[in-house]
Amino acid sequence: MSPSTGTIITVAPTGAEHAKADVPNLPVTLEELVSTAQDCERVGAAMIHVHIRGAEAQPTLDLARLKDTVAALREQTNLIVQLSTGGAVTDPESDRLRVLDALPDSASCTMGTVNFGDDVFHNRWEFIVELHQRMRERGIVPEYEIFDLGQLASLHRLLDKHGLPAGGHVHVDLVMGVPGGMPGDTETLVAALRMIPPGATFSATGIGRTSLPVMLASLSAGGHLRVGMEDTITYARGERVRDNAQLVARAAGLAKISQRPPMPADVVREVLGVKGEKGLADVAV
Ligand code: KMH
Ligand code: ZN
Repeated sequence: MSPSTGTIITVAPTGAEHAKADVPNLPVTLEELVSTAQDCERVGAAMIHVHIRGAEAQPTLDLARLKDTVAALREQTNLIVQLSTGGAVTDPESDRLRVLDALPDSASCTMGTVNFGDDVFHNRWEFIVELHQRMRERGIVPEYEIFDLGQLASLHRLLDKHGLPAGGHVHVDLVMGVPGGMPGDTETLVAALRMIPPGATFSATGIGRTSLPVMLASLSAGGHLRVGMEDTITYARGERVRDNAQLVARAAGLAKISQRPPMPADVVREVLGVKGEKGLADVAV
């Protein structure tokens, strides 16, 4: 199954923005995260994009917790484990860089600063380069997160100046519909495609009510999908999401209808150049 005949489905189950008090079904403990991951894997997810929570369900980048999370997800699922280096908008760069010491299979790498609702999500050029280089050293496969079109120009600049990432393959995730970033609509997705590096794969996710239009646009353009409660907590107008597996199941159904069924995790590992745990065992941090 090649990327053109199958769909990579990534689930982003938690994020750093929703409060557990407002969204009681948000997975925040390790047990909840693993159970969500297993449910999502069963219905078609191949990769999980992970933000963890700590005391009182607040976002944290605590290294020991991150290592435990990677170990538990590897032990209890076959999903590709991607840690967020984006964290929360308040997280310092040093903590975000330290995430890589948990040696996940993959990690996110946002390609520029963007207004993020009422906040600012800071991603300086030197910080991006540092993330890219440390991931190369550790054999961690990046997913380049794109919140606005200019960030694709920055991705070209990064690859031109600093070379291909670990695994040798470029995978991009278009995060659309963030207030302050690019809109979540078909026209913008098509505009982004012109700037995706040759040979790269891309997925897309639409925040909030842009979830469905972005999903359909991405499938029709040969792209892959990210879904999950990090990005939307509304399933349909006036209807809250039941759980992450509900979102993955809908994505998997649409992928099947599109004749590009969900790709199993081991196939996705090959596509993205993820070596897995054994490939990382010798890497000293
Ligand atoms: N939580 C956002 C500030 C990522 O995970 O890399 C950043 C984010 C992107 O979610
Ligand atoms: Zn994230």
